[in-house]
Amino acid sequence: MTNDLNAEQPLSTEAILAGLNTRYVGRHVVYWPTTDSTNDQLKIMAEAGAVEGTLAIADHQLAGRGRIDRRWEAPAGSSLLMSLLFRPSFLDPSLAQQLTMISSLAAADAVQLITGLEIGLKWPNDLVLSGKKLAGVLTELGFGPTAGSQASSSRGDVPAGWDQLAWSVVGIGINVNVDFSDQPELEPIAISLAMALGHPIPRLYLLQRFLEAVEARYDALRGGISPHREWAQRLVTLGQPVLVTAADQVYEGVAENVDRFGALLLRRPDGELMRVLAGDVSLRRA
Ligand code: BT5
Repeated sequence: MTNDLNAEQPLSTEAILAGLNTRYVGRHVVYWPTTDSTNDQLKIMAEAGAVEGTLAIADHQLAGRGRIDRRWEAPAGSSLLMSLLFRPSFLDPSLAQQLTMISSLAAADAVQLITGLEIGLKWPNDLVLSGKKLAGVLTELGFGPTAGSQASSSRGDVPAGWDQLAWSVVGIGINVNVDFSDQPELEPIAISLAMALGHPIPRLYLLQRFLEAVEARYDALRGGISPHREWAQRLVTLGQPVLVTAADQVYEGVAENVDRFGALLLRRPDGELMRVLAGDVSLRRA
């Protein structure tokens, strides 16, 4: 596969809006040919009052981020690199992982619709295809005062009384037309749609169907429907023996379920059910 795949037409605001069937998700678009990180840019815009549903999208990121300061790598023009702004004041912050869930389910819906490929999910934030990572989600939160409470500017990152979600920026990177064969570090663990199918996929259509699916799922979330059961059902590790790395410890067990907070429920060898809120999971080899 050659890097001609990466030579797709750049995206544009006009092209994204033409044929987009949403009410508010992606109706306000900020597009850059190159930026540092769409999450970083959209967080600044969120603090400055950007509207819910704002889409920040780039053809190239110079400082694309994963969790815990890991990097997200994508050649220019090869991928979908974007962030969406939500203002989920209806959602308790402890349930914020549900925003990651609806976004990854929406991405899986859109990929399946456009390509017919069966997409799996991996706790806590990956889309997987043929055992490799197809996409990753990075959800970041901003807090504001609870209605009626006295805003205070006291200690720490979150002032006392600021316990309501003011915004959430959900970043997602989808490997659409990336060729990983010349990237030795990622080649063993990463896959793109073009690599799986043997031909490039138009990013624009995939993006529009993704935005439509996100809106439907966010509306349902606002209506009180938790996505966690559907999300858990699609986990490739469900019912499998796994190793979970959390806070520099490795835990062994069977990935039994996910609760509505997004915690992985791990059945330990001693029979105890352990809740893991953050970490990484891998299949345990026999
Ligand atoms: C994630 O982190 O998977 C979240 C990735 C979110 C990226 C989007 S792009 C738009 C928005 N703006 C940003 O700055 N970020 C978001 P994590 O689970 O920590 O996985 C990161 C790890 O995935 C890295 O340490 C690499 O091992 C691997 N990786 C890096 N680039 C990859 C790629 N293109 N495909 C698959 N794996 C990759």
